[in-house]
Amino acid sequence: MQFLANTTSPYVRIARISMIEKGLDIEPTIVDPWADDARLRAANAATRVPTLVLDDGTPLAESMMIVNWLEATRPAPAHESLFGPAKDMPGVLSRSGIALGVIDAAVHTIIIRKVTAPVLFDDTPVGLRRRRTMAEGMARLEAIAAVQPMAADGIPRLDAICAVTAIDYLNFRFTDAPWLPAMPALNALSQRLRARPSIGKTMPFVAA
Ligand SMILES: N[C@@H](CCC(=O)N[C@@H](CS)C(=O)NCC(=O)O)C(=O)O
Repeated sequence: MQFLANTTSPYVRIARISMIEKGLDIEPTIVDPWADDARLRAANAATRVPTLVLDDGTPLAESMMIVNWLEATRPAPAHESLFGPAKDMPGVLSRSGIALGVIDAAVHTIIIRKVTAPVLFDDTPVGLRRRRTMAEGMARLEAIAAVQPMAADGIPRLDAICAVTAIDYLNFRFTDAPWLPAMPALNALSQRLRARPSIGKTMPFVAA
């Protein structure tokens, strides 16, 4: 298998954490999606990371497709479910959806900045809408996390994976942004889960 990835993408991180949690810890093949890497272009019509090329050559694009493939091919009880027990699944998916909305807004802001510079996209009506999504999404997740800790048993399901990926990405790309809410419960969740290899070794960084 080949996991086409970069070191900053939150979508890559969600897929990679999920893979490691399912016992599939393959070394990522680092590519630059913006440089139209030929391997990525061949495997993914959208030329985006993450893309997982299976042993039989089938390419899987989209982080959530990879999550679904993992869940189907490495099911519980042999492997912990990324969705948790069926009774917990609606809540897990609901929280995951909030975090993914934040991640989409954050990535969109970072990408559109490249296009509009030197005019800052962030202050445009659409930019402010994306900022509101980030602030509102994290406020809602924080309110939930404060009363109902995610991964209370130490095992990250998709909601904790997405929430930790979101807060770590915001801390990485929007460091100390004054418009973000206080997020003590989510920061504590990120710190607590960092001892887990899937979370600890996938922190975002800018490659040299
Ligand atoms: N919905 C996709 C989003 C993937 C995505 O947007 N990846 C970015 C990196 S954060 C990328 O490769 N962008 C290159 C491009 O948009 O051309 C997923 O969940 O995997």
